[in-house]
Amino acid sequence: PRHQHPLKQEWPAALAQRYREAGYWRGETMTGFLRHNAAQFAHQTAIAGLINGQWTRWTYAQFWEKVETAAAGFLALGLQAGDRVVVQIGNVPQFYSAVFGLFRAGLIPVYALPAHRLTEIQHFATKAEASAYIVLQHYEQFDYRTLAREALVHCPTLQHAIVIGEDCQEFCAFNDFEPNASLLPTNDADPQAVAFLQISGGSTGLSKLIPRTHDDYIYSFRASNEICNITANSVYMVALPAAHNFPMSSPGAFGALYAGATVVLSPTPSPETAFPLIAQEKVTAVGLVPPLALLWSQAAQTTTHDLSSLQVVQVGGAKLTPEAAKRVLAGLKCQLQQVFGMAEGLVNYTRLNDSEEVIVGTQGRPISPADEVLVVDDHGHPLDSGQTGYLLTRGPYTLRAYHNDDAANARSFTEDGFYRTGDVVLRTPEGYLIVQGRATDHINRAGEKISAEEIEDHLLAHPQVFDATVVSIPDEFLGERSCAFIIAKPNQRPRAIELKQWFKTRDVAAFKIPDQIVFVDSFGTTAVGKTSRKELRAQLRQRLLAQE
Ligand code: J2J
Repeated sequence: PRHQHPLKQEWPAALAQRYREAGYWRGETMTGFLRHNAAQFAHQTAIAGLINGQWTRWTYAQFWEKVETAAAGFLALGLQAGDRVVVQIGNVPQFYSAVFGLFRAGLIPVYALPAHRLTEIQHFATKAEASAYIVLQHYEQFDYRTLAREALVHCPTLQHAIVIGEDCQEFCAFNDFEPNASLLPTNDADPQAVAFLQISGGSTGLSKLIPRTHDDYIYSFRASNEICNITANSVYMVALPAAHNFPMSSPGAFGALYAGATVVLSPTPSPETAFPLIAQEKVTAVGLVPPLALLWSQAAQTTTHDLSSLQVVQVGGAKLTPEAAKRVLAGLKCQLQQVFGMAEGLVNYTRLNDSEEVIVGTQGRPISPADEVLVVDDHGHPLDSGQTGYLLTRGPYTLRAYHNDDAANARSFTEDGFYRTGDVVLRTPEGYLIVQGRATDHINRAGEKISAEEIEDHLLAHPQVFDATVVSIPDEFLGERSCAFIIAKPNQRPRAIELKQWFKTRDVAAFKIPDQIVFVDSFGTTAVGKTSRKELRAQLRQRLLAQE
């Protein structure tokens, strides 16, 4: 076999039948709906964004043509149906022609973020047994050809690196792909099959891979369209990284493409970039993380750009406090919608017609009547509404297993197939969730999830570090920042800046570099070994906060 670990995402037969009978799973596919829209909305704008510094618009018909060309190009390289392809493309239209091109060819995208570097790419490629890697030549001043070169050396399964750009050097040139209908499969994928691998926030150790099926993912964004009022007249802006689950599917660009709406790509999420585009393209909806939402609402006070087309600003990825929510509401003068979602599945929304109290004070309720939500105590016993506990969930678009990761699967699911989200929530009697905290030790840095353990491992690899503990610290701007407590080896005094620079040599995403480094002689009075890492992290966090 080409792959040791087959792609799988299966629900028990009785549940699957129920989801089909209820009309959640309709047997649609990613290519099926786009082909349909290419005919129905042929001359409407599907995607607008920057290509080589030029503002570019693709109609649905043009977009579909590019998808077919991309698909033929991938297959002409010798890639075969079911092969996995790591995709690392920033917010440009080709993100979607590449990804839908892969769908059309029967290939499986694995979504990396532009911030990822060799360490992460190698991990994704290895776990997924990827055959190819596709990058944008340059994005945010970084040359991805360098990364492609290293990846080909370090990832044994990779056979091809494909570059989108003008100067592809020794790599395959995406722009030279040629249409060839005879190479394309005649049938669409099995709707129950895995369409792609999304990446997890990585709460323990490295990111895990999440297999999402056509049926389950399409249901999540089709239903989201309804909740968020996305129609063919909508203009949805992708301001966060296009590969992230939120701007992809809640309802995101995929929801917008499903509805026949227009997707507008903002190259960066800053108000300076996004506001003129909102005015120019008459953007109606956008998804932001809390720190950005606050920045936007502030910038909106003095902007000369016309933001009046904006109907809904969605905020999610990290907790939006009621105070912050009120500021966003007052500053942006449009609807606010809280979104509490996860790449693993479950997505909650405040509804557009909810009272201000609910919109400001909760993180919404699940998309689907079939989303089963349990709030449990330390022993796994279900709690009544109004009590705070761990959130477990299963449903028609929540994963049942990670890809190729037995250890993670053993700890992430209950016997009944409920996914342990790691979030600590309170459920109101009306079924709305209020996020109170979390059980897992990660840092939610402005929506970017960073595993404390992963960062500790990088620090421990430093020759002068004896021990390291990484914790999250509340931060006014980021929501949370990362702080590394370091015990140096005897007679060693690494400087903070050296430890930060150390991460460059580790080839990891820059957002994982600790924001703060504190040198300590010991981790406290409680002997390490008797204390769990979790308690230790809590103690160190308290120590720092008490000093401030
Ligand atoms: C508090 N914590 C939140 C919120 C996510 C839509 C929106 C977000 C994501 C996402 C997503 C939160 N308040 N409003 O995939 O489709 C934290 C929780 C959650 C984790 C998931 C989507 N919204 N979170 O953020 O996979 O801890 O997905 O379990 O990146 O983010 O992170 P991620």
